[in-house]
Amino acid sequence: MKEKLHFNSATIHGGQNPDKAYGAVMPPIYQTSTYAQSTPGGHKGFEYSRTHNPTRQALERSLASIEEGAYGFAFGSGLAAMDAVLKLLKPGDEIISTDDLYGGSYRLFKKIFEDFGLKFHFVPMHNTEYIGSKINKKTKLIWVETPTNPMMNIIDIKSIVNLVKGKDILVAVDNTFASSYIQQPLILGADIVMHSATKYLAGHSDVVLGALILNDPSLAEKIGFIQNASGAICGPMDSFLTLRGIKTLHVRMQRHCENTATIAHFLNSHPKIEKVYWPGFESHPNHKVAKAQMKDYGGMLSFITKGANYEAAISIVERLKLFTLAESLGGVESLAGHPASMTHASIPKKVREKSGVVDALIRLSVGIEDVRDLISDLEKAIG
Ligand code: P1T
Repeated sequence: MKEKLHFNSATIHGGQNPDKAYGAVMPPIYQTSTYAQSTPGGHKGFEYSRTHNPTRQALERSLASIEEGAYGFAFGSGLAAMDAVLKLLKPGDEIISTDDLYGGSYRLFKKIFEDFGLKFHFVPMHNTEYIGSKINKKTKLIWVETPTNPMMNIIDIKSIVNLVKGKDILVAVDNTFASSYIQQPLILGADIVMHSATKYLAGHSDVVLGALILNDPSLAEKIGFIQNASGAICGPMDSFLTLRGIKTLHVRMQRHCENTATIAHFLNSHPKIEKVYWPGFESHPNHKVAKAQMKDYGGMLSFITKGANYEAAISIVERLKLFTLAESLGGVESLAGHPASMTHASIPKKVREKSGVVDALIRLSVGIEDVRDLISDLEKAIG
């Protein structure tokens, strides 16, 4: 048996072996749809690339390794990975999720799966007591996103796992904002970890890809079946890029966290700032949970300037030069977003405002540039 690797080695070596054909250290990009057979069924473990592809398999093994799970599955996007989890369910089943989550996840729940007979409850999940009141015999899945996008609420994974212990309810955690470097939900008892690997795992804003990691063999069989039967897989090139990104995850995340902490404190002491949402502050309502379940506080924060409205927020994001105004997050370069009109526009205004996603809110994905340049950019834009 291979020795268990520490995280900073698992990112580079986890599940990886030199390629069998020529010893290539990086897995080749097996850009093929199919594989030669000597006789029907006489193949070398690969038949058709929707089912298996060596480059995707190398990535899936790496994903499993960095989350300390037994099985990894890679998909064409984060939402495709979520879609596969929801296909485990049947009409009439109920799902509890947080009232503050990525707009596209909310849209997938409400606009696609509600029409197939699934029922969703959205509660402020950082307060575990709200979850208990929604659990009944039909509850089959608790969908956690922590930290939440974009309000940076922290949800207590362990306490949710304890809440459903002994019940036939899966706990799935969207680990996109934290990344596996900061938080490993399977170790905390979750059943499924999901990533938009588009973000920190790939890390260079050049790929759209999703991932699921889990431990239970019968659940793995079902997800593997859905992955092949529905076919929302990622291609070999994107698998390669994500695998390459994962190799530097731990180094990038350290700088993301350092820069974000510096910027959070800078904004918090700026006279024109009303509020900064960042779980590293002791005053953050879920700081204790964050400290317990996360290794660091991540590369994301949101803020509001004093007296700001829609126009004021837009004019700040337009004035930023080094922070690029764009959707997405988790790349080496800093990005700024206006959730109300961008990432969370698919959530009705009333619903999003209830969870704090107001027109004045600005979200930052802090990159790994020199933090002095990032602060200078923010100083000029805020004025
Ligand atoms: O974009 P895709 O790879 O399909 O992942 C969707 C997704 C799922 N979960 C979370 C927490 C996410 O943040 C996302 C994608 N989010 C953005 C594009 C964004 O800018 O917030």
